[in-house]
Amino acid sequence: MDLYYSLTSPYARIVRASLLEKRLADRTGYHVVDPWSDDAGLMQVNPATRVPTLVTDDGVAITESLLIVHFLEASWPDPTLVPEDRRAEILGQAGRAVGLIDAGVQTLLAKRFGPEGVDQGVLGQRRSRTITSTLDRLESQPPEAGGDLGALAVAVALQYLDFRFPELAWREQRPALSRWLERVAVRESLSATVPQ
Ligand SMILES: N[C@@H](CCC(=O)N[C@@H](CS)C(=O)NCC(=O)O)C(=O)O
Repeated sequence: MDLYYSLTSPYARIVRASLLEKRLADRTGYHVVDPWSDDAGLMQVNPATRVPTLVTDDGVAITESLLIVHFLEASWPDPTLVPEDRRAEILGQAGRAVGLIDAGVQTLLAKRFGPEGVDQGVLGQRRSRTITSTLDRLESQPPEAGGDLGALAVAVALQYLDFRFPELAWREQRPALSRWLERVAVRESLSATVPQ
């Protein structure tokens, strides 16, 4: 199979970390692309020109990070990223993490492409509130330190905030989450995929 990704996309990073945790990295061809420059190879496999896009061995293109992880889990169940006894909790964490990533990415896009001041409007304020309230929720209920999908996605979301919004200084009010991230960030799947 082949993965189209960018070095900075947090969505693609969830898939890259999952491939590493599931020991599938060696059977994957990696294609670094810039989705914003209308890369011809990416456009051919994904009409939305977005990363991540996974092309299966049968030539089927799958998009959407969590759907790609679903495909990996269903095709190669071991080692699992979603142990059955913690399924709901892990999927809940992964969903919250993607909500955090969405809010960060939309904030960045509004700054980059929106009219000046758009991030101060109603949508901008809702995105900002999402970031704060999700961080607070994670501070009170951090994921277990492990290589499951929830923990990976939360770590990716937090490090995306560090990468794009260092001025947010989220750690100052959230010592438990900060300590949790320190513990989990040493996993190879995360240290090998840090955004650059
Ligand atoms: N919901 C999608 C989001 C994917 C996404 O927005 N990727 C960004 C990169 S971070 C992208 O390719 N953007 C290019 C575009 O929207 O044209 C997922 O979970 O994979």
